[in-house]
Amino acid sequence: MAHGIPREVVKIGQDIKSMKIRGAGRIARAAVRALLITSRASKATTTRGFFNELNEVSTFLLRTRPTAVSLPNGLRYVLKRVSEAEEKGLELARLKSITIKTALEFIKNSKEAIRRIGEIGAHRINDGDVILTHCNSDAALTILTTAWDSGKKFKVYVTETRPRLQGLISMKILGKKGIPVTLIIDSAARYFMNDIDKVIVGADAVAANGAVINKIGTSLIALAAKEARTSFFVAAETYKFSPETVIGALVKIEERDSSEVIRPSRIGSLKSVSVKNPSFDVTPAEYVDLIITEKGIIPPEAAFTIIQQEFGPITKGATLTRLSVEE
Ligand code: RUB
Repeated sequence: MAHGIPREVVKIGQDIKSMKIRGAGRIARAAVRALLITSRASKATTTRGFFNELNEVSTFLLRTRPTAVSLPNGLRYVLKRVSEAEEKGLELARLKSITIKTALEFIKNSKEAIRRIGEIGAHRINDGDVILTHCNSDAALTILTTAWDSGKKFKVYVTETRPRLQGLISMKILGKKGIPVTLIIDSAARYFMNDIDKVIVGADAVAANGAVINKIGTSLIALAAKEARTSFFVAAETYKFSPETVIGALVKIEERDSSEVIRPSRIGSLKSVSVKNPSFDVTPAEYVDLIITEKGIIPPEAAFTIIQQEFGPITKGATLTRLSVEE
């Protein structure tokens, strides 16, 4: 283990940071897999040593990308259960196997959640619909592919999603299924909004007040949708809901390197020019018609209830058990 962190885990962290692994659900599953790998590779001979390893890996992963709440929630899912097992006095070997078992359980549940969201969301799609999606969300696209597989016929507008062009991934996934897709530039969203029946996007985080944090540009699309009376749906697994927002914490918006927006050579020596590259934005609850979760469809106002159901009563110390890093 380099610096106590297995090489495979270092690679996962690097891949999340560089966006080779991207999208909130995939990020969460990769982070949880990192805990599984850590447990399998563990050389710890004491419980304390084992928790130190898990904490070191968690701290490392929490520093990769700050916005996807699914990442800390995924880690928390595993660490909470291992901590509870330790409190019951279970021996080290059992703690290691519980880490592996709960990590596999999270990964399986997460994939099943996306499948369920696909099923539930597909019922909201009607024959002849024109749908717009932004960026690339597994949860949102699964709704579309499930509806298509069930025989519904509709068209999809996909925004290219500057600067990283994740819209092209969505275009390919839908195009390969034979779904009619029209690719548009992000700033054309309002131009086409009157033709669109439904917007469906994913989420990196859902706050207790129902605000949705998703790829930059989502809130502008929501604004245009509201103006045109177009429905705005969000597809989000319950592990994307942020317990910390209940106690007033804000979801951190990742600011990425300016070179994603423009090559520095194009700015050259112009000293008064700067570039900003926020990766996500916040869509207030009043712009969201409904959130499609694996537990069912909720209005955004019910986000707090989901958080209470999934994470229990929130007190600052309790939610961050064994997750000591605060960004
Ligand atoms: C991806 C993005 C996606 C959400 C949900 O941003 O904003 O809409 O993460 O995706 P990035 P999923 O490309 O910067 O990671 O439904 O796949 O979890």
